[in-house]
Order: sequence, then C-alpha cells, then structure tokens
Amino acid sequence: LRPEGWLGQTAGPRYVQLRQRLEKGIEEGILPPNSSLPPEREIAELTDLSRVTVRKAIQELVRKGTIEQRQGSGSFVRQPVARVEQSLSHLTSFTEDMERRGFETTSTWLERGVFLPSPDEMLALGLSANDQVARIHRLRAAGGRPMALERAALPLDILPNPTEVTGSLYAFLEQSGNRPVRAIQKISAINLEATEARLLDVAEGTAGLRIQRTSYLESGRVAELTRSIYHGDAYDFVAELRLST
Ligand code: 16G
Repeated sequence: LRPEGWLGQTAGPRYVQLRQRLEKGIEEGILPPNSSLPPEREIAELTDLSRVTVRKAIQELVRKGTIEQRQGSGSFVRQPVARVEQSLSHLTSFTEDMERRGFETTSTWLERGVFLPSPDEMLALGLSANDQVARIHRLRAAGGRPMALERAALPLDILPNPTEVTGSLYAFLEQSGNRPVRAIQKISAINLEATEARLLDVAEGTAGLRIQRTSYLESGRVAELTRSIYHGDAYDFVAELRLST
C-alpha cells in the first residue's frame, strides 16, 4: 500500500487511485477472499492520504460488491461471483441453465398466489381488469448464491394453482403441455434499488440487468410475462449474429 510507485502515476482523483491499487491487490491475491482490510486509519497512515479519501475509496469498493463491511469487525474482501455465460438463442429455464453448469438451484418465495392483474400484466397477457392472474415472485439462487429476482405472471387457466409450483416453473408447465416454445426478451441496464440490492446481497446502486420475457405457447398464445432482475456481476449474455440476406 505504500504510495511510492503508484500514487500520482495515473491521472484521476486520489481516491480512485487508491481504489485501483486495492483492486489490483485483490486481483493479484495479496488480499485474498475473506481477508480483512487494515482499518481506515492505518491505510491513511500508510498511504499519506486523508481518512476522507480512504473512506471514499472503500465505499466505492463496497458499492461495487468487491468488499463488504461487517458490523463491528471491519471490511472484508468478498468471494468473487462466478460469471455465467448465457446464450440468447435458446429458450431455456433458470433451473436448466444452472443445472447444466452443476449448480443446485433454490428459490425463496416472495409471493405466490392468485391476484388481480396489474395494467402491465393485462396488456401483456391480454386480460381484462376482472380476470385473475397467477403470480410467482422469487429470489433465485444457484450454488447458494443469489442470482436473480423473478416476478412471473401467467393467465390463470395456464397456471390454475401457483402454490403447487415448488421448483422449476417450466418443468411444472410441461406436465400440463403448457411449456412455452418461443419468447421475446428485452434486456436493460439498471442500478439496483435498496430492496433488490439487499435480496441479491450487494450494495444499493450496484449495476444489474432487468430482463423482461414474454413467452408463447405453440398455439401462439401468451403464456408468461416475467420480469427479472439479474445480478450484474453474475451474467454475460451471448448472442449469435448472422448477416441478413
Ligand atoms: C428464466 C426465464 C423466466 C422463466 C424461468 C423459468 C430469463 C430472463 N427468464 O429465468 O422467464 O420463468 O427461466 O425457470 O431467462 P424455472 O423453470 O427454473 O422456474
């Protein structure tokens, strides 16, 4: 951490330089996962930077999810999130995607039942205000790590008893011949709001992805509107592009 050799070498504010220095240390394994950072005061003394500057650098690393602050015991380097490369050319389910990679999936249910549809759901699923909608909202984890928050809405005749879904939604729908065969997906970049961030175990404001999927049955009918919030550090989406003829 001693400032000779790194401080002032790159442009930019000093807290950015310190942040980069700490990131390099983490990358090179000098600060391995779960190791603790020296106290703010010590870093300030070592680097000749003010405590305000040190705090700012640390806060940025907390925001990025690189380190976490544990009440009363200081700052620790977090285990890096394994990134998942996800193809955009196949209609797969979360369970299939993760099992293929050897991860066990779990769901924490946030909402599961029959509700009156929201205007978005009415539009997407072609429902009227008096119809009902099956809704399942869950926090999905793979290998014990929170990966996505998913809110799915389906017409009631496609999923009459949402509480019966205990694992894979697509596997459940398959049993009644209602597995979607086509989907349209929209991906947007977001900054996670406080509740989303808490559930995904990152700091508020961390980058994430919002994915909206509308999927269709063989008959062309809409089966599902799902809005998901993905951990920004956990996914790379890959699409194959061909020259149009
Ligand atoms: C994926 C789908 C989601 C679908 C879910 C079913 C995206 C963005 N979303 O997460 O629309 O409801 O899979 O997964 O890919 P399950 O069968 O494991 O419940």
